[in-house]
Amino acid sequence: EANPLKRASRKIADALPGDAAPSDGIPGRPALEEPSLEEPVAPREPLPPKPDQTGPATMSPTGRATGADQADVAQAGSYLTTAQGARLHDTDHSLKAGPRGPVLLQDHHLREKVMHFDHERIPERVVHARGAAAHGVFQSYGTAASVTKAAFLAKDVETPVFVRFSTVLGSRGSADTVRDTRGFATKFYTQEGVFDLVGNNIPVFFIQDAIKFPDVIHAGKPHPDREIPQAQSAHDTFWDFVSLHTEATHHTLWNMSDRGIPRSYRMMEGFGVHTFRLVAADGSTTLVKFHWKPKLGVHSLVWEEAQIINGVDPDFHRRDLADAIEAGAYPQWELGIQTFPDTPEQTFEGIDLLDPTNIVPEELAPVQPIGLLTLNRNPADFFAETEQVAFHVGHLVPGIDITDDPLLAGRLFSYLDTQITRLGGPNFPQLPINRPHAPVNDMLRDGMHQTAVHRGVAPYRPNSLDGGCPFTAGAAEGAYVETPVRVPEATKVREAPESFADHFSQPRRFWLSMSPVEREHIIGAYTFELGKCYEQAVKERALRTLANIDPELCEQVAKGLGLPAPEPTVPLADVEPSPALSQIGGTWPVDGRIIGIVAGPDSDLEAVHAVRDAVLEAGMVPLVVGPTGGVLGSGGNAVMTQRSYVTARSVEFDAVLLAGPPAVGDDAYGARDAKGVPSAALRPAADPRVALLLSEAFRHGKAIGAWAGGEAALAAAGVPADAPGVVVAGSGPAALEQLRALLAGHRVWERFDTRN
Ligand code: HDE
Repeated sequence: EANPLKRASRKIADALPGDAAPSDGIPGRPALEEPSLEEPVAPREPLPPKPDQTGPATMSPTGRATGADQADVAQAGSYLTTAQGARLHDTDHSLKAGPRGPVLLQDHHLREKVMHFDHERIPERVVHARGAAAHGVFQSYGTAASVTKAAFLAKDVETPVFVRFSTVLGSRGSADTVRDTRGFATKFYTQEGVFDLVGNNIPVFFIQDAIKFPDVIHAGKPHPDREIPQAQSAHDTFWDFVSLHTEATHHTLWNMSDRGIPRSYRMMEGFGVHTFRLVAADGSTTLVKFHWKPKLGVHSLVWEEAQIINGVDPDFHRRDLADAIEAGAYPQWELGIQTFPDTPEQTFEGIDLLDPTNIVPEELAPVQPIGLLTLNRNPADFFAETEQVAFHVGHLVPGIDITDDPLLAGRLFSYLDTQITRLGGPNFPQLPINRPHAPVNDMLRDGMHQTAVHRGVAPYRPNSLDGGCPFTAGAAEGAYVETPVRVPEATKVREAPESFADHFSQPRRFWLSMSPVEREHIIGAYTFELGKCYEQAVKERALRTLANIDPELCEQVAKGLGLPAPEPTVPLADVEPSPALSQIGGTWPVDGRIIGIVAGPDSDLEAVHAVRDAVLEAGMVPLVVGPTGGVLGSGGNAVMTQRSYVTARSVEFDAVLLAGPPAVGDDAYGARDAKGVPSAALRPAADPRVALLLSEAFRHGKAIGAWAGGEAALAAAGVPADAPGVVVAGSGPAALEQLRALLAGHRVWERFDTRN
């Protein structure tokens, strides 16, 4: 097919259980033969090495490649060996003195296998433990070339990247759709060395100084006694901390908004949070904030949906990312910058640029696009890549420098330090996923897990024995030279600047920028989270911070908690809303959105086929839900079901379409009742699982469609056929067309109960 998106959505649909086509999305790997029911008995051709494990080798000071041939690193051969390369003839039985006798200590294979297994786990990240990642490419537009000399931002440069998305609080095995901040970390393998942009999907942070990081994380992580709850902030210690430490108010408000529960990693913004300093070729400097803008728009789940997904499919976000990439529906983001003059005050329109609890509204400083990120390849080995990747805000390239944001300063220490525990020593840059694509000529030697075989005898400078190599370079040869920024004469203090003391005007701006339905969601989120706290004092104190954001917010949450609403303790800030902060009101591409087509035993299967094709044609993904797995119907019109009433839940679909029965006069599929109404019209309705699916989809503001005869199921589920976003049309394709228009707005917002 010519249109890659159509091909993509077809591939997603084809790769789903129930369909015959095998999936072989890993580039460089031949398609596997279809698995047979019998265990294979003969070795097959070896798999070629996984592309990710053939990164550029570490170079020695004298410039020669070192270490084993990278092509041999991946385990791809036909015959099982020990770690020493000896072929094995049995891996299922320990070596014993007779079949019923004692196991012998001399069984090296047993000891090696179990020893290695014992050490398979490494410490998970202390924060951002649960993540999913993908490879891709960054294509620069050249629009930043006037403000930075970074070579990868010059016009039309393509740079390989690896991006890892994550939640912050949960453990590696926790669920994806918890209410939390999301990490958005990008490794650019540039020709001038690695640049890491280690950002989040929320543009502000809980704290203004890195020294508070252990405090906020200890408060957010599970309670130390029982280690509950996992992966969420709905508990006393979190609210105790953020209500006392009011600089956390802005970030907490973003978490309580729809931003805390993204629909997909592909539909989140990313932010560098801190202000960075760009350096141009002529030495001039500009302060900037980095933004990632998703091509699919910024969309969220609703809270009940997120909670159900946590049980039904805890891997919802990582599955969504991998499926989309495997199908060729490559997610894309534009990188943009807001630019500010590099003045000694480092403020813009009165906003302190060194305070990471501040944003600068896009209306005051527009985001200027500077390049396009496309994620186009899934990792071949989760552990080797997603788990072992090590990001660091200090991995910078010439043309990108830091500011004196005190939060950033602490991060510059932390990201190196943490890898020593997590990756077991100082040689983590040699792991394939971390290897720079620029030649490495360092003088770092030895240490745990050293895999380079360095040549040369003089890892020191100055030397004559290695011909003086490696030499240092000047800016003209591409060296990283720190910007000679003037440091103001000062006295050493443990203090924050006065401007850091305003904790409420920016949260108020965020609140005022929300649409009524987004405000309703925020009220619901605070009411849920504080309602989970046990300590009365914590709830009351949290309400006090809300009073300083907005009295209506405070009153509504107080009402939900059954508590009185306190008065504000500071004057309410007089701020202008920033419309760019609201997620509602635009229309967005519907590419890759999932349409559940619910069919009964007597549905019009010809029409189901037609709708399925139309969904694919529109670049979306059809999932047919039938009473059982396997095939629905028989003969030429038989339809494969991808989900059954048992495995389907509404949360998987962006919109639901009910398949009606064949038109009157067509007796091909089933009986009619006494009045001549085809029984299929009633069949799905009678099934409580279908009724649940429909009522949930309705409650979550999803578009619902039915074609002739499907109304009965709607009625049984209590879904009014004339409600906003409910479409009943004469034919499947006609209903689909209307669903598509509704989906462009993401949800049927009118359906949510708003008081305003
Ligand atoms: Fe991190 N953070 N962080 N952080 N952070 C880590 O580094 C830290 C902060 C962010 O997918 C750790 O390798 C301190 C802000 C992401 O591998 C650790 C402070 C922002 C990731 C660490 C911050 C982030 C991390 C844990 C306060 C948004 C995951 C494992 C000064 C701009 C990267 C690791 C990945 C990971 C420390 C604050 C984003 C412990 C001390 C602000 C996306 O080093």
